[in-house]
Amino acid sequence: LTDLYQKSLLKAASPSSIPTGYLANSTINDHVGLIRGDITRLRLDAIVNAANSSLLGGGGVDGAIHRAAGTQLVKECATLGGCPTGEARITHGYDLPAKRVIHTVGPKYFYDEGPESLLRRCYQNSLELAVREGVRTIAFSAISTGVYGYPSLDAAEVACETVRRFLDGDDGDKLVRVVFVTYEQKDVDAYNALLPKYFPSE
Ligand code: AR6
Repeated sequence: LTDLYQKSLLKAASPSSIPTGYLANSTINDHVGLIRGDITRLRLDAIVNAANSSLLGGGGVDGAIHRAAGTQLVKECATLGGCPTGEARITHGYDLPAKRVIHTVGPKYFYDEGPESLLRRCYQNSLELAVREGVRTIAFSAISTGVYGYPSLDAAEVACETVRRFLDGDDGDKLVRVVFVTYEQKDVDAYNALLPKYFPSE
Protein backbone atom coordinates (compact mmCIF):
# COMPACT_ATOMS: atom_id res chain seq x y z
CA LEU A 1 0.00 0.00 0.00
CA THR A 2 2.91 2.35 0.57
CA ASP A 3 3.27 3.11 -3.14
CA LEU A 4 -0.38 4.01 -3.33
CA TYR A 5 0.01 6.53 -0.56
CA GLN A 6 3.03 8.09 -2.21
CA LYS A 7 1.14 8.46 -5.47
CA SER A 8 -1.82 9.88 -3.57
CA LEU A 9 0.38 12.38 -1.80
CA LEU A 10 1.93 13.60 -5.03
CA LYS A 11 -1.45 13.99 -6.68
CA ALA A 12 -2.95 15.62 -3.62
CA ALA A 13 -0.28 18.28 -3.82
CA SER A 14 -1.23 19.15 -7.40
CA PRO A 15 -3.52 22.15 -7.77
CA SER A 16 -5.72 20.71 -10.54
CA SER A 17 -8.86 18.79 -9.71
CA ILE A 18 -8.48 15.09 -9.18
CA PRO A 19 -9.34 13.15 -12.34
CA THR A 20 -11.02 9.77 -12.30
CA GLY A 21 -7.64 8.18 -12.95
CA TYR A 22 -6.57 9.30 -9.50
CA LEU A 23 -9.01 6.87 -8.01
CA ALA A 24 -7.63 4.03 -10.08
CA ASN A 25 -4.30 4.58 -8.35
CA SER A 26 -5.92 4.00 -5.02
CA THR A 27 -7.50 0.66 -5.79
CA ILE A 28 -7.48 -1.78 -2.92
CA ASN A 29 -9.81 -4.10 -4.75
CA ASP A 30 -12.52 -3.62 -7.40
CA HIS A 31 -14.87 -1.81 -5.07
CA VAL A 32 -12.83 -0.07 -2.42
CA GLY A 33 -10.17 2.62 -2.54
CA LEU A 34 -8.09 4.75 -0.24
CA ILE A 35 -6.67 8.17 -0.90
CA ARG A 36 -4.96 10.84 1.10
CA GLY A 37 -6.06 14.30 0.07
CA ASP A 38 -8.81 16.86 -0.10
CA ILE A 39 -12.24 15.25 -0.39
CA THR A 40 -13.65 18.39 -2.02
CA ARG A 41 -11.73 17.59 -5.19
CA LEU A 42 -13.27 14.20 -5.86
CA ARG A 43 -15.59 13.78 -8.83
CA LEU A 44 -17.97 11.11 -7.56
CA ASP A 45 -21.71 10.72 -7.13
CA ALA A 46 -21.41 11.68 -3.46
CA ILE A 47 -18.93 12.70 -0.78
CA VAL A 48 -19.71 12.24 2.90
CA ASN A 49 -19.27 15.26 5.15
CA ALA A 50 -18.44 15.09 8.88
CA ALA A 51 -21.00 17.71 9.87
CA ASN A 52 -22.44 18.92 13.16
CA SER A 53 -26.09 18.63 14.13
CA SER A 54 -26.94 22.14 12.92
CA LEU A 55 -25.80 21.24 9.37
CA LEU A 56 -24.88 24.89 9.00
CA GLY A 57 -21.14 24.40 8.49
CA GLY A 58 -18.11 24.55 10.76
CA GLY A 59 -14.38 23.86 10.62
CA GLY A 60 -12.40 20.85 9.38
CA VAL A 61 -13.74 18.94 6.41
CA ASP A 62 -17.16 20.54 6.89
CA GLY A 63 -15.67 24.00 6.41
CA ALA A 64 -13.72 22.84 3.37
CA ILE A 65 -16.84 21.33 1.77
CA HIS A 66 -18.92 24.45 2.36
CA ARG A 67 -16.19 26.71 0.99
CA ALA A 68 -15.80 24.62 -2.14
CA ALA A 69 -19.54 24.10 -2.70
CA GLY A 70 -20.44 27.79 -2.39
CA THR A 71 -23.17 29.49 -0.41
CA GLN A 72 -26.03 27.60 -2.05
CA LEU A 73 -25.05 24.60 0.06
CA VAL A 74 -25.69 26.28 3.41
CA LYS A 75 -28.99 27.59 2.05
CA GLU A 76 -30.17 24.07 1.23
CA CYS A 77 -28.82 22.76 4.56
CA ALA A 78 -30.80 25.43 6.40
CA THR A 79 -34.03 23.93 5.02
CA LEU A 80 -33.28 20.51 6.56
CA GLY A 81 -33.85 21.35 10.23
CA GLY A 82 -30.59 19.86 11.45
CA CYS A 83 -29.58 16.24 11.84
CA PRO A 84 -29.23 14.11 15.00
CA THR A 85 -25.95 12.34 15.76
CA GLY A 86 -25.71 9.06 13.85
CA GLU A 87 -28.13 10.09 11.10
CA ALA A 88 -27.50 11.35 7.57
CA ARG A 89 -29.00 13.88 5.15
CA ILE A 90 -28.34 14.50 1.46
CA THR A 91 -27.97 17.71 -0.55
CA HIS A 92 -26.76 18.78 -3.96
CA GLY A 93 -23.04 19.38 -4.44
CA TYR A 94 -23.36 22.80 -6.14
CA ASP A 95 -19.86 24.01 -7.10
CA LEU A 96 -18.20 20.78 -5.97
CA PRO A 97 -17.13 18.25 -8.58
CA ALA A 98 -19.17 15.70 -6.57
CA LYS A 99 -22.87 15.63 -7.51
CA ARG A 100 -24.21 15.24 -3.98
CA VAL A 101 -23.10 15.69 -0.38
CA ILE A 102 -24.21 13.30 2.32
CA HIS A 103 -23.97 15.03 5.68
CA THR A 104 -23.61 12.80 8.69
CA VAL A 105 -23.05 13.80 12.31
CA GLY A 106 -20.44 11.76 14.12
CA PRO A 107 -20.28 11.26 17.89
CA LYS A 108 -18.18 13.47 20.13
CA TYR A 109 -15.94 10.71 21.47
CA PHE A 110 -15.48 12.00 25.01
CA TYR A 111 -19.00 13.35 25.38
CA ASP A 112 -21.61 11.19 23.66
CA GLU A 113 -22.73 7.93 25.17
CA GLY A 114 -22.06 4.82 23.05
CA PRO A 115 -19.79 6.48 20.49
CA GLU A 116 -19.06 3.22 18.67
CA SER A 117 -22.67 2.41 17.83
CA LEU A 118 -23.28 6.05 16.88
CA LEU A 119 -20.30 6.02 14.51
CA ARG A 120 -21.49 2.73 13.02
CA ARG A 121 -24.89 4.30 12.42
CA CYS A 122 -23.23 7.22 10.61
CA TYR A 123 -21.66 4.86 8.10
CA GLN A 124 -24.69 2.58 7.82
CA ASN A 125 -27.19 5.43 7.41
CA SER A 126 -24.97 7.17 4.87
CA LEU A 127 -24.65 3.98 2.83
CA GLU A 128 -28.40 3.29 2.94
CA LEU A 129 -29.25 6.87 2.00
CA ALA A 130 -26.73 6.75 -0.84
CA VAL A 131 -28.27 3.64 -2.35
CA ARG A 132 -31.83 4.99 -1.94
CA GLU A 133 -30.76 8.09 -3.85
CA GLY A 134 -29.09 6.20 -6.67
CA VAL A 135 -25.53 7.04 -5.63
CA ARG A 136 -23.10 4.50 -7.08
CA THR A 137 -19.73 6.02 -6.22
CA ILE A 138 -19.07 7.50 -2.78
CA ALA A 139 -16.19 8.85 -0.70
CA PHE A 140 -16.17 8.99 3.09
CA SER A 141 -14.20 11.44 5.18
CA ALA A 142 -12.84 10.01 8.44
CA ILE A 143 -15.89 10.97 10.48
CA SER A 144 -15.31 12.12 14.11
CA THR A 145 -11.51 11.71 13.96
CA GLY A 146 -10.81 15.45 14.03
CA VAL A 147 -12.41 17.91 16.43
CA TYR A 148 -14.71 15.19 17.79
CA GLY A 149 -11.72 13.22 19.13
CA TYR A 150 -12.48 9.65 18.05
CA PRO A 151 -9.24 7.60 18.03
CA SER A 152 -8.24 7.00 14.42
CA LEU A 153 -7.66 3.25 14.57
CA ASP A 154 -10.94 2.57 16.36
CA ALA A 155 -12.81 4.83 13.94
CA ALA A 156 -11.22 3.18 10.90
CA GLU A 157 -12.21 -0.22 12.26
CA VAL A 158 -15.86 0.86 12.48
CA ALA A 159 -15.68 2.38 8.98
CA CYS A 160 -14.11 -0.69 7.37
CA GLU A 161 -16.35 -3.16 9.17
CA THR A 162 -19.57 -1.32 8.32
CA VAL A 163 -18.67 -0.79 4.67
CA ARG A 164 -17.52 -4.39 4.31
CA ARG A 165 -20.77 -5.71 5.77
CA PHE A 166 -22.82 -3.41 3.53
CA LEU A 167 -20.97 -4.46 0.37
CA ASP A 168 -21.53 -8.11 1.31
CA GLY A 169 -25.25 -7.51 1.86
CA ASP A 170 -28.29 -7.38 -0.44
CA ASP A 171 -27.69 -3.78 -1.59
CA GLY A 172 -23.93 -4.11 -1.84
CA ASP A 173 -23.92 -4.41 -5.63
CA LYS A 174 -25.67 -1.04 -5.94
CA LEU A 175 -22.42 0.67 -4.98
CA VAL A 176 -19.63 0.30 -7.49
CA ARG A 177 -17.00 2.28 -5.60
CA VAL A 178 -16.39 3.28 -1.99
CA VAL A 179 -13.38 5.49 -1.26
CA PHE A 180 -11.99 6.22 2.19
CA VAL A 181 -10.43 9.67 2.29
CA THR A 182 -7.69 10.38 4.79
CA TYR A 183 -6.02 13.69 5.46
CA GLU A 184 -3.70 13.40 8.44
CA GLN A 185 -0.95 10.82 8.91
CA LYS A 186 -2.65 9.16 11.90
CA ASP A 187 -5.64 8.25 9.73
CA VAL A 188 -3.43 7.13 6.86
CA ASP A 189 -1.70 4.79 9.32
CA ALA A 190 -5.01 3.50 10.67
CA TYR A 191 -6.42 2.58 7.24
CA ASN A 192 -3.08 1.23 6.14
CA ALA A 193 -3.22 -1.18 9.06
CA LEU A 194 -6.84 -2.25 8.60
CA LEU A 195 -7.73 -2.23 4.90
CA PRO A 196 -5.83 -5.40 3.98
CA LYS A 197 -7.75 -7.23 6.72
CA TYR A 198 -11.21 -6.04 5.64
CA PHE A 199 -10.65 -5.78 1.89
CA PRO A 200 -8.07 -8.26 0.72
CA SER A 201 -7.14 -7.74 -2.95
CA GLU A 202 -9.25 -9.93 -5.21
N1 AR6 B 1 -10.62 16.54 3.04
C1 AR6 B 1 -10.67 15.34 3.66
N2 AR6 B 1 -10.55 15.18 5.00
C2 AR6 B 1 -10.36 16.30 5.74
C3 AR6 B 1 -10.30 17.59 5.18
C4 AR6 B 1 -10.44 17.70 3.76
N3 AR6 B 1 -10.42 18.87 3.12
N4 AR6 B 1 -10.13 18.48 6.19
C5 AR6 B 1 -10.06 17.78 7.34
N5 AR6 B 1 -10.19 16.45 7.07
P1 AR6 B 1 -13.26 17.08 11.40
P2 AR6 B 1 -15.19 15.69 13.16
C6 AR6 B 1 -10.22 15.30 7.99
O1 AR6 B 1 -12.67 17.81 12.56
O2 AR6 B 1 -14.08 15.18 14.00
C7 AR6 B 1 -16.53 20.57 12.18
O3 AR6 B 1 -16.34 21.86 12.68
C8 AR6 B 1 -9.60 15.43 9.35
O4 AR6 B 1 -8.19 15.24 9.29
O5 AR6 B 1 -13.50 17.82 10.15
O6 AR6 B 1 -16.28 14.74 12.75
C9 AR6 B 1 -18.00 20.20 12.10
O7 AR6 B 1 -18.82 21.30 11.79
C10 AR6 B 1 -10.29 14.30 10.09
O8 AR6 B 1 -9.64 13.05 9.82
O9 AR6 B 1 -14.71 16.40 11.79
C11 AR6 B 1 -18.27 19.66 13.47
O10 AR6 B 1 -18.56 20.69 14.38
C12 AR6 B 1 -11.67 14.23 9.45
O11 AR6 B 1 -11.59 15.05 8.28
C13 AR6 B 1 -16.98 18.98 13.85
O12 AR6 B 1 -15.96 19.64 13.10
C14 AR6 B 1 -12.78 14.72 10.33
O13 AR6 B 1 -12.33 15.82 11.10
C15 AR6 B 1 -16.99 17.53 13.45
O14 AR6 B 1 -15.84 16.91 13.95
